[in-house]
Amino acid sequence: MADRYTTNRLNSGLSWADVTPKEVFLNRRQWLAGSGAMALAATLPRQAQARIEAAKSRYSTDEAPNSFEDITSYNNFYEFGFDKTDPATHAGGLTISPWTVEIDGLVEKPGSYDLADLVKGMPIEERIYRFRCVEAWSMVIPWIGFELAALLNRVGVQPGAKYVAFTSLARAEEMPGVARGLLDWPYREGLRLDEAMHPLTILATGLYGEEMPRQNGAPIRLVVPWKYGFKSAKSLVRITLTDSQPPTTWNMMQPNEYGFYANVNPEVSHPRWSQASERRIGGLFAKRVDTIKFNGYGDQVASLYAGQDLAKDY
Ligand SMILES: Nc1nc2c(c(=O)[nH]1)N[C@H]1C(S)=C(S)[C@@H](COP(=O)(O)O)O[C@H]1N2
Ligand SMILES: [Mo]
Repeated sequence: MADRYTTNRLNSGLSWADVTPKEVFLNRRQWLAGSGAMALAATLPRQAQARIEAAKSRYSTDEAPNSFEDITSYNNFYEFGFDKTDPATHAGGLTISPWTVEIDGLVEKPGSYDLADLVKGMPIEERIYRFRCVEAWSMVIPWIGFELAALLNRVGVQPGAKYVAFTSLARAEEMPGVARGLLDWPYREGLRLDEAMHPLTILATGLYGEEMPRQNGAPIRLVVPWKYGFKSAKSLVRITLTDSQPPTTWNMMQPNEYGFYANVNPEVSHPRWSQASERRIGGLFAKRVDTIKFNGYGDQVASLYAGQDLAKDY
């Protein structure tokens, strides 16, 4: 089954087989047929190669994923610059091994975890999610990862914890946007504990069955599919359980434009543009589509916000 396109190693020397039960593997062709993406594959040679994939998840959309090319060439990762092409151009030299993630705050087992130890035993699967940037463009991305809840349960959340704070790497020597001080680094994000524990919230370690490309937030990043893309912090180095709402990068910079919640919501316009529709990236499939509340994940997540006014808690 393996060929030269096959990724069989995780970032820290663990093979997929070490962390994923055999039965969750499927031949890529079966996966493509199953996800209705055969036609797309025929037009995109890179995706058509038989690579090993994790099984479909019931949380995945059956919408056709964007091409690997789209997903890895049109990025927001300001540590490497403001332009959409900056991350692909400048992230190639980022050192991602060794990599440690500090887990601290209100947890039972705080520590500095080597990535391999952190990922070991986590139930890795593929999650094909819609991804909606606050700038009103979107993609469909086949992530590989595991539920953040699995990790939080393993390290043990203390009773007083109410929020989870995420910190991205800020390494000036390898990140030109950090060196130039484009933002107040490090990039910080946060979730309420119930949002962090929701099964849709994942830590992604790859996409399209490959290790995470650097421009997409290697070696490990957050993905929260019902929120605007800026919540999904990349290249995480620290996860902190707190009892109060943590400061977050975009909210600190422009609080009237970017809220802490940042749930995708077509009814609440950004002060400078409408959020009613979005541009679905993709040469062959470029189109304008209506934005759906909670990015289409309302059935699963709307109950988290019962009693909250989402126009106020934007
Ligand atoms: N550390 C860090 N994380 C980040 C960003 C960033 O600039 N730095 N940009 C965010 C924004 S605005 C978006 S839309 C997504 C883009 O993810 P992608 O490039 O993998 O599509 O990453 C988010 N995570
Ligand atoms: Mo974004």
